[in-house]
Amino acid sequence: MSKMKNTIDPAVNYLLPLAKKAGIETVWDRFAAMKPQCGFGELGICCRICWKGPCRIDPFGNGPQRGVCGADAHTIVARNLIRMIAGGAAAHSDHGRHIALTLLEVGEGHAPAYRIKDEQKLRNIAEKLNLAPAGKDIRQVAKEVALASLEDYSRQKYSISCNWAKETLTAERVDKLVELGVMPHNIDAVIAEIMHRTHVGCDADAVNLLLGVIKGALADYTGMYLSTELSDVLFGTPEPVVTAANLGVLKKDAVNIAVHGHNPVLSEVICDVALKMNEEAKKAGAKEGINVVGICCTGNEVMMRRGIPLATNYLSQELAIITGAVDAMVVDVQCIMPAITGVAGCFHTEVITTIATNKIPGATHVEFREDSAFDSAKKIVEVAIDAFKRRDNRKVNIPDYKQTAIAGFSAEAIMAALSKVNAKDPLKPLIDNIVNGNIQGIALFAGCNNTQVTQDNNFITIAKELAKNNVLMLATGCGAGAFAKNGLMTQEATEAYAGDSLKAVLTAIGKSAGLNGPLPLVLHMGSCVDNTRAVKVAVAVANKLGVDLDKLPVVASAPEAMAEKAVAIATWAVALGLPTHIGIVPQIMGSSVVAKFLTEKAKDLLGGYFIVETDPKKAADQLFTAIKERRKGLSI
Ligand code: BF8
Repeated sequence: MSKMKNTIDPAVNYLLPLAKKAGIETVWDRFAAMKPQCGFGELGICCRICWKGPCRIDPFGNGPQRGVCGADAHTIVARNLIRMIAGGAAAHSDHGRHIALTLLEVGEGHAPAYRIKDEQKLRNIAEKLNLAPAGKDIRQVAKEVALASLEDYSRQKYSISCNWAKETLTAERVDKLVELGVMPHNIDAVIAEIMHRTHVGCDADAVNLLLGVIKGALADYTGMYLSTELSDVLFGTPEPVVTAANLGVLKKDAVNIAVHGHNPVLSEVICDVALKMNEEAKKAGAKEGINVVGICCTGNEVMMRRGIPLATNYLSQELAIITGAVDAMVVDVQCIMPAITGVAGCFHTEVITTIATNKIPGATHVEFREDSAFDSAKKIVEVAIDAFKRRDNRKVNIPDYKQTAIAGFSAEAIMAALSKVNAKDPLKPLIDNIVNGNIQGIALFAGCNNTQVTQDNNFITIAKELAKNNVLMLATGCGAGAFAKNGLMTQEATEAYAGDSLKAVLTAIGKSAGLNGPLPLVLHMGSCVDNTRAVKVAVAVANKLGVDLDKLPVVASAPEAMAEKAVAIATWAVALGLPTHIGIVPQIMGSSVVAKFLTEKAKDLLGGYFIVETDPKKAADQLFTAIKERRKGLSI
């Protein structure tokens, strides 16, 4: 049997042999050393919730079928899953809380490093949240929007749904979710409820837990939605921007600062300060000044809004350091491998942690605070310039690989492009082309990289297949990173891979929007937290057609999913009615009840359901089949 390739990323393939030669361990080495991985864990039938355990269920039926407390495989699998959802929802919504609190500070005049960059969007949000913004001072509107958002973390009445959930979905979907008892009233309370109901001796009913899984995922949706929208208010709503991706964006003659993690509250200020400190970098010998690059979702955030190039996505974060050219890797929260400080120890690179609750042994900690954001950012940039002075140029190996990438397709940017085709009715050209079959459907790619599969390969393979079948594609998170690094966010990719009718539509819209050619093959919609941008477009289409989301020819795919956040996103996509593909075998297969619920019963309850398929070509077929089924349902 041939060994699975680690990656299709040429920059990573260039660097891995160098890492091996230098004796530097990477994620792929640790993955190989971890094999064979625990079969009980893979099936989700290991329980570590109390100290009578750990308990594990024998999947072959010969050994124990219940844990010491009596929990069976279904209870254990459902409990493990719902705790993953709680982890994902906590991560996204804590990020959202941070943004909402920053907006509140701006409204109250306490955060000089920030301002309201998109006033119109703020007013639109205030309208949506029924806050009657007309005639009010913009700072007052900011305060009211922030408080209405924070209410989604504090409301105690179970009967009132979260503002950001009920105001952003179709009315029919809201009714369905309320009827099922899965609409969140308070994000934090739902997360606490999950931790409570999974404490030893609580909820043992797998189906009841699965309804809790849906509710937890919708709490995740709520936190994500407000996070994206309020980030746009503070940092600007993305518009198409041409930039570049892959490790070739690092510069030999610059102080390279890689911003990594998720929260733009930090990275935005670092970008501002870096611009101001260019001269200091030059004085230190960096002819090209400061070069800020992005990694993971922070990378997507600054790429979308500022055209900052993306160095790499999740699985290859260590490789950025192995180029020997990264002077500082500045991290905030989520998806930061603790291994990076070990790799950095082989070079001059400073890993700088910035958040009190996210520290890594071996890193330098520079506490970041919104009220003194400029000072913290300045200190961070100074540390980077200092590190540059210690850089050993003999160790520098920047792979000569980078691709052009067009990013910045927020829902508003897509509407703006469509309005160039039809100013009065921007959705009409999109809907007409879906109805006449020029666009067969829409696929949203989300989620991570995962060592279980060849890095980026599932994304690229599925996208090329769907492109042939004239499916319009959107991407976020490390999926967007995969497409950007591999050249699928270009006009050339549209020419090369899109089916004829899709190509014609993308060309017509692109030309009307002044792009002098087609839109890129895959539209970059932002970071992982920005998946709700796609929901915004889908809800607008559904409302215009007068149908619910589960009738639309829209599918989702997380072909290399890894994180708890990805599990939560995929689950809310199902809750919203979308057929949702996962390209990794999820850790739930030890329970037929859980597996059947998520892949079959969910369809009856919600319209959406999970498709589990590890072969990317077969996955593309199944996604296209789901699209065709939806088209048939609409008689188009
Ligand atoms: O939030 S896609 S590996 S970086 S979890 Fe993480 Fe997955 Fe990347 Fe962004 Ni999302």
